[in-house]
Amino acid sequence: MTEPADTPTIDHAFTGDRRGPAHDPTYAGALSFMRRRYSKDVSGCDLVIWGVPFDLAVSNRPGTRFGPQALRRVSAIFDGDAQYPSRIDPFEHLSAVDYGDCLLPRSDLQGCAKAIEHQAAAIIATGAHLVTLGGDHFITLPLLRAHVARHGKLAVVQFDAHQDTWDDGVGAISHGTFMLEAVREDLIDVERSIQVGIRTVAPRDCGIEVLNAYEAHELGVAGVIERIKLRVGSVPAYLTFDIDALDPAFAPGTGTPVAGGFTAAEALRMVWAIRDLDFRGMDIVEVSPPYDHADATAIAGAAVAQHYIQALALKKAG
Ligand SMILES: [Mn+2]
Repeated sequence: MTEPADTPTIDHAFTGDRRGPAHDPTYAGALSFMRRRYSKDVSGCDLVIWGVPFDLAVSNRPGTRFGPQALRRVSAIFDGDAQYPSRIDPFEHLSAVDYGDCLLPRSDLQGCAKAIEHQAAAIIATGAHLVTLGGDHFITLPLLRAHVARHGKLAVVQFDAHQDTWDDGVGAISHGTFMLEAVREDLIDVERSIQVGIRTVAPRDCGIEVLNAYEAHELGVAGVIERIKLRVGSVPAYLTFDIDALDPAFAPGTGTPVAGGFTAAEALRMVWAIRDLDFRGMDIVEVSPPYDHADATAIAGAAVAQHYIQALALKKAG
């Protein structure tokens, strides 16, 4: 049976359009990221959101394979009406779908990397902007490979407690080495890249600017924003947001928490303030729901993506 034509429809994830608001009650209806319609057909899309439920590269606590599910669930409250802080419905301007999740050959780690890269490449080959819900931070390496193949070398803005430039040997599948691997593969414009919120010590910086957490707290949000903009300038860039950039008080649900990080408010203000940089893609990684409390971590992570999506909509709107 079908609903009568004048019955308001919920379950936007499979009934809705690629544009416009959804009207599902926050607590009900089929879940997708911000209630976008699921589709494997991305032709004509401005924005594709997908999940990479991968956590086989962690050095400590696993669980980020459940990240995409949690991020989708808590994003139900961002259902396509006017959003804060842009005050616009991003989906009035962006044709968007939720592509579902990346199919991963779990028993083959190198195969997982290839699957992420190839599926990402296929999506962005259509001209769509890709927002990825992780997954541990290793996934950024194959994501960068796909984005750089299309856009050329990219500046990276990385919010993180960790530099992820440890060395486990060339080709390592690790969430703590992916930035070193990306530098080795010449994917990154290191002179224009910056890591923000760092509060661990890695043996090398690879020429990337490091804005550690204590410096960042001294500078304040406005000072951090200025440093990021100054470093990146107008070159094409990629945003990778490790939720452990936040203090464990605001993001307990993560695999490698470190005390002394940003509040959710500080981080969101930073992401919002750098919205005019020339970002070509982004990911939100390391949300690990088994360690979360009251969805705090997932809510912060979903808000980071929601802010980024609003920025894309403002650019599209002109
Ligand atoms: Mn990290």
